[in-house]
Amino acid sequence: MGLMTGKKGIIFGVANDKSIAWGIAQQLREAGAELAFTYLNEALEKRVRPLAESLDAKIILPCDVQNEEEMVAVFSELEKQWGKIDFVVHAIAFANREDLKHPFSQTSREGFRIALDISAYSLVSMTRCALPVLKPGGSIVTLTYLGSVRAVPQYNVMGVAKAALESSVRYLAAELGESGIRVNAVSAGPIKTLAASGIASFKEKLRVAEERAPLKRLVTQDDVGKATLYLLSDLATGVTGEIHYVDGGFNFAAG
Ligand code: 0WD
Repeated sequence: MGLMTGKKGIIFGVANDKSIAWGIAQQLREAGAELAFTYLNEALEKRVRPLAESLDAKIILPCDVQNEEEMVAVFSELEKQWGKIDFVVHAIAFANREDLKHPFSQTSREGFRIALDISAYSLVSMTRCALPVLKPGGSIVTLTYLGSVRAVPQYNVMGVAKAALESSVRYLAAELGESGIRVNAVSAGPIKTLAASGIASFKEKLRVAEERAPLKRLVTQDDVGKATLYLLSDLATGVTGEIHYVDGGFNFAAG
């Protein structure tokens, strides 16, 4: 019996086999969970579908989180095929590349709106759509980064979006505690993924993290996957509203 045997849930945010969501999916499947996946668009479907099928997923659906109808359709399909579900993984973020290249004060109004909408509001709307199908004891996990609480060079509008995301985690956790639903975030150290390639000087972030983190190495998709597995499992039944750092200790180390 695995830690997640008998549990079913959905993962938003696999773009390819480098995605953090993919590391999470592998850990969950290994622990016995039954998984459903979404993909952003047709181009990504070609990558996501074979990955999802390799973990025996039968439910693989389109979902752009900016499109409320698609999100509603995802959860009604889950209910139709599965009844109730146990967990949701939100591993989605987006900001326009130009807004990440310019100084923060030059962020456009539209760029600010898009970053906050896709990277933070989507957790709120996803939770709202998931609620009717989430079992009591259900668990939601999102992914965040240290740029929410520190002015990390070049992270700019994404840092503001992550601050809104982390605050949303606390408000959702406070609201849903009585229903027995837990909401947490994993704050991951830098990992080379498609989304990370949009951050200027990302290589420098990797170098600094490796040098200064107490563990003296970069974290991997597997490290993040294991921490997410814990938060989604019954090992974490007393944990909610938490920002759980998986960054080798970088967040507290001086230097
Ligand atoms: O260093 C890193 N890579 C870190 C990432 C450190 C700490 C946190 N994170 C976070 C990210 O901010 C994000 O919230 O982890 C989460 C997953 O990001 P990732 O694994 O680094 O990146 P990636 O593999 O690109 O997955 C993010 C995906 C998108 O990828 P692309 O590259 O196509 O933008 O989010 C999805 C998409 O698949 N996505 C959307 N999904 C639905 N609707 C949307 C959207 N509108 N926009 C992006």
